Amino acid sequence: HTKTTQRLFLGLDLLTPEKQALADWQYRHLNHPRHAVYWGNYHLTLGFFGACTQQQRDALVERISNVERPTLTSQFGLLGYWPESRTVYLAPSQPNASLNAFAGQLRQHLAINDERPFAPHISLIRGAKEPAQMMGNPANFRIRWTALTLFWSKPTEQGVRYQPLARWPLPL
Ligand code: 2AM
Repeated sequence: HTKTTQRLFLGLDLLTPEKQALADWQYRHLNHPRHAVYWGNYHLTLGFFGACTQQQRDALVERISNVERPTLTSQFGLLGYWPESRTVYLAPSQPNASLNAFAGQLRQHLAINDERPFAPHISLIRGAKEPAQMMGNPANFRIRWTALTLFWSKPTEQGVRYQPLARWPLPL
């Protein structure tokens, strides 16, 4: 039916070995009673669109294609916790100027109007009523981002799965 919508968001996808390394680190060093985010869902959100019709999705794809894409690298090493959203996350160790600038451009170009300012992070645990205890080595992941991805937040019997709908490579 034409009224069918998909929950969409724009983000940066990790390569499978990077997701596996992060999941391995989380499993070994992050002690928390709540469930970890499914490792295949690890990503960095740049902008959230919410429920979109197919027409809105097609328009988004076209607009995103017109944005110039930079080379992006992030160094993750900061473990954080947001009590309001009950999320434990991993963030860049230092402010990431090129990533912030790119997110700002996208938000302007795509008229994304998130209530909160852009805060780059990878969610690790949801439903967390307390911060995570970290054991042993602090995380230290250097990610050279390879693609901008439009994701569909797809409900499944195993929970939500983030399915790439379109990808735009970033220059290396
Ligand atoms: P999160 O990583 O901080 O949980 C799919 O739901 C993605 O979109 C998640 O990464 C989530 O961010 C983000 N998201 C969900 N709802 C959002 C909202 N209302 N505003 C901004 N981002 C949202």
